[in-house]
Amino acid sequence: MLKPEFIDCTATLAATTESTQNEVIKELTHSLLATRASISPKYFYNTLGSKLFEAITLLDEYYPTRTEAGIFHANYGNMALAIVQAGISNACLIDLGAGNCAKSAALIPHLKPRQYVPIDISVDFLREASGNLQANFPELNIVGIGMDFSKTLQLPAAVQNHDRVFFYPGSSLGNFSPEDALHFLQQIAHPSQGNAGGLFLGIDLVKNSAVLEAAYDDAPGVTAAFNKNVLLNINELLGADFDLRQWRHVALFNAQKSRIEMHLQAIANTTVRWAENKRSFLAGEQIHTENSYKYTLDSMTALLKQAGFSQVQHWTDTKEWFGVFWASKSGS
Ligand code: AVI
Repeated sequence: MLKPEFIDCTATLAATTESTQNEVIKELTHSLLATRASISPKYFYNTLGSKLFEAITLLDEYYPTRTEAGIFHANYGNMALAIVQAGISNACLIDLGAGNCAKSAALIPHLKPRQYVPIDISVDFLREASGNLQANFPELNIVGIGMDFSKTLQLPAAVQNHDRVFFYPGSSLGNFSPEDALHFLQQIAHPSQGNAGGLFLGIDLVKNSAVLEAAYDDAPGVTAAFNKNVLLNINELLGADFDLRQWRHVALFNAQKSRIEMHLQAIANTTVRWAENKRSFLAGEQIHTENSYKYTLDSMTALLKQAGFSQVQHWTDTKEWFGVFWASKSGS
């Protein structure tokens, strides 16, 4: 059995922990003191937040995870064929935000990649997951990478530089603004990622706003807890004194911008203090915590082409609630 290689690109970050902490404090202070207060969604994912997100994916109301899984299940053969048609024979499967590698574990027997590169910012979690995966695929060359790929997609030399097949499921691209999404896709389509290659992308689609809003405001209140937990994380990071009982969860579909917006709304007038700062909120005032953009099959096809992919195809479910795209740089 081969041993997975592991490259930790977050190690340099750890060496600068103090300056990183200062950056975080500066960024959060700035966004909380802005006229329209906001908190970046990256602060959702502390330990409790990651567990709450896992719980969200199991909710009846949160259809994206199971709908995407159904599309994959029905189309593994078509996905393998798409790769062959793009002229890719020795694929290097690059799993962006691999987590526990479960989605790829199901894909690997069909795509038969030569190399598998799971990337995630949670280094310890990924290290364990790649070890487990190696046990299931003893002959597969696995190179795990600990990295925040939202900042840069420059991959270490150990990653094969041809036939790169990126895998970005879960509609995570929807949490980027359309401009940032384009920039991110351009990096994947860029010739520096190799001449041939492509991307499998899972993205949530525009639909009836009641269905969308229920997915982000479920009856058991799991998404509300996920949203409010960001305040606990901020209390820890800034030494702030947010009182969670003063805030309520709001999720609505902004049709004009084609996005679900999540906010935290002050129930009564309240003042929050941290370090030498304070911010007063009037009853009803909101902190914007997340955008989740929804695309149409046409708008995502256009975005992928604009990013530099020459061939784009997709698979969807019978209700057309979710899309899985294959975008390639060459081939038929
Ligand atoms: C991670 N991301 C794709 C989720 C979404 O649907 O935008 C995050 C989420 N926020 C609330 N529920 C799920």
